[in-house]
Amino acid sequence: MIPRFAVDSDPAELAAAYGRDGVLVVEDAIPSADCDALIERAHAIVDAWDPAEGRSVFSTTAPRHASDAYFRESGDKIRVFLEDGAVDAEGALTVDRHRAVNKLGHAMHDLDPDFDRVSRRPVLARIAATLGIGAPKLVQSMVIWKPPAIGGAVVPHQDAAFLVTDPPSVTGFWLALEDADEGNGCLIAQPGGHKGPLRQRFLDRDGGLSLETLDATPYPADGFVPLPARKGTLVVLHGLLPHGSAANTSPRSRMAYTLHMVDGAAAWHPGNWIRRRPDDPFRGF
Ligand SMILES: O=C(O)CCC(=O)C(=O)O
Repeated sequence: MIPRFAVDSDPAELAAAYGRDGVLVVEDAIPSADCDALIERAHAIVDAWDPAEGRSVFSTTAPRHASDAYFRESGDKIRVFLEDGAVDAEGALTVDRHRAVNKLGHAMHDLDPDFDRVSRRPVLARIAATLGIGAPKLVQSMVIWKPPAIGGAVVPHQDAAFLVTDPPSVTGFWLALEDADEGNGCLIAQPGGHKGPLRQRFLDRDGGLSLETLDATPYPADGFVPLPARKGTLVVLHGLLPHGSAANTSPRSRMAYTLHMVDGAAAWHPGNWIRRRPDDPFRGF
């Protein structure tokens, strides 16, 4: 059972649990009003989205996005990615757009004032410092939509495979914008799994993004536990921690906001898929 903490829990206990499990659950980390504000902004972004400007399906079970410019050029933008089950063979939406979204990404924290404000809440900076994340740079943010009935599964993965630094240093701050449980596809993770090897790296090689296998050690099939989280809960995920989520087959949505940071002292791999212009560098909290 993964323990649950509060923002005012003893910092030494937070750090010890995170070091042991590679995951930390902090309840009521952000106010409910923040969750509501981000959900409202996310819907407004989807309302304003013009599918003619670009569209892309994002799926971790049938990945095609790596070869798609709309995805590859989204590291410093806010773009809309669709669920596999929400488009027909021609790419047209088969359901209402608000039920078709897989995620928004990937620079919400820098480009949208509401996401910027919540991402840079002092409580999040304080927890990062407690966990020993040195000079954090916020490099990626996403709204994971998980719409009712068609929200796809996220296959088990390590975030350090997708945001590559030397040494590996990425940490994920995942915030429940709505209640998440086993019925609507909450996170699953392998406690202690961050002590295992980095399995893969997703990098630009010869002009194309691809996943390279570094270590073929499989994830233990029975090693994953569900991480239900009430609205406002923060789940901190170590970059080497295997985690994912099941599909949402319920009639309830399960929106989450996830923010990834790297340690400013670690070297950012030039082949990372996320690119920033020199006049738009990564910033901290
Ligand atoms: O929200 C989810 O279902 C998965 C999120 C995730 O894998 C991440 O934030 O790294």
